[in-house]
Amino acid sequence: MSLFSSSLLLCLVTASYAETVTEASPSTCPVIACSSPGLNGLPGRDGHDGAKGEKGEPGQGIRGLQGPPGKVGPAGPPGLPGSKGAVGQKGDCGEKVEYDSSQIDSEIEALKSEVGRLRNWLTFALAEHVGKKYFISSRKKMSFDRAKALCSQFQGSMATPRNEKENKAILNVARDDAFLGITDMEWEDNFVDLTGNKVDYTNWNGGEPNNVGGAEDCVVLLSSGKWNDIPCSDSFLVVCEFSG
Ligand code: FUC
Ligand code: CA
Repeated sequence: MSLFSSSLLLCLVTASYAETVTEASPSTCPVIACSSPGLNGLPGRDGHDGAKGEKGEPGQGIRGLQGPPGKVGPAGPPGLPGSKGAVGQKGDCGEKVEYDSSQIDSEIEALKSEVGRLRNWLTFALAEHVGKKYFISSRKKMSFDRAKALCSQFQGSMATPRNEKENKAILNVARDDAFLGITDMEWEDNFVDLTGNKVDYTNWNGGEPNNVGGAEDCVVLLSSGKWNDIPCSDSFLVVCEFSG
């Protein structure tokens, strides 16, 4: 191959390479005089970072010191009951107590008589009784609910006359308007005692019960001995009854 034809071949190769690399820049090779190949260009810019590699093996350096203990955690649930302990030793013999039944009987009699005398004093000073039913007043005025609670507190109940004699006994104790243990809270005009039983004996004042304002569900014994229905929230004397 002659020098001309080898230069032409180099020129053609260079031109086709230039067209492949940079399509925008036209090949100039055919026009420019072909000469010896140019110097290598500068290295291209760094490419993008590659994909993240796999985690490496643990290092071989010396392990750090152990840290201080952490905070105490919350208390756990209670454990199961422990097993039953061994049976204890037999205790010492107790002291023998001699019961003299006749002595106990006489002590009981003495106590009964003492209780009887106290009841008489109490009745003489404060109470009235009809048969085995005793009526006594705290001399305080309060609402029906509080009066009921007060009588219960002393194992009694609110005074509830079953006849004229009992009505008079309550009047003698009260000497002023006093609540009776009778209401028509459940059904209007159906007056019952505190156990819910309809009362047979009544002693209403003329024109009573009249349920003034639609709010009179409790009953007071007036100083005349007659009855009037009144609001349970009003305050009147408390009279309790006790069975002797
Ligand atoms: C009568 C009674 C009422 C109330 C009023 C002042 O009307 O029936 O309950 O006591 O008097
Ligand atoms: Ca009334």
